[in-house]
Amino acid sequence: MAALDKSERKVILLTGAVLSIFFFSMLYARGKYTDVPECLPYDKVYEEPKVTKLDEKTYQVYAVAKMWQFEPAEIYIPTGSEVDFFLTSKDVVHGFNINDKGVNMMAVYGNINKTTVKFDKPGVYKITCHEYCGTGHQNMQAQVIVNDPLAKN
Ligand SMILES: [Cu+2]
Repeated sequence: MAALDKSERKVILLTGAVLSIFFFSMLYARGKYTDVPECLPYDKVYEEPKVTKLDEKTYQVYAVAKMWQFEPAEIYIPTGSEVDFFLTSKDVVHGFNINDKGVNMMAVYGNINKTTVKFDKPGVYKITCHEYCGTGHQNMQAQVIVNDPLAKN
């Protein structure tokens, strides 16, 4: 086998360098953005909207999207709570976006998507549908109210 040409060697080294940059950036992103939504096996129980308190700082929300609203429309939790959202749709595909929390999920009929969000700061976090779903789309909103003095829980 003939020896490598100088330019060939350069190209091979450059390719290796680019590949390792790619590889390490994947590792970095994996450590930094681990909260990727999961897909769960479908079960009818998730079609019943509810908020369940597991303990003082842990909640489960079964969120149901349908034309054109989210249920539950208001979720009251104390500051510092960790909330598991289980999301499904009763009809078409809807979006589920929580402002300031980087949550971006799809509500799909026959599917359950799950993500976990921690609410460290008090405030009102709007949930909006960001997937066009029909004439009432712009009205599809809900909110997470963190540490409201009138909280009922
Ligand atoms: Cu919509």
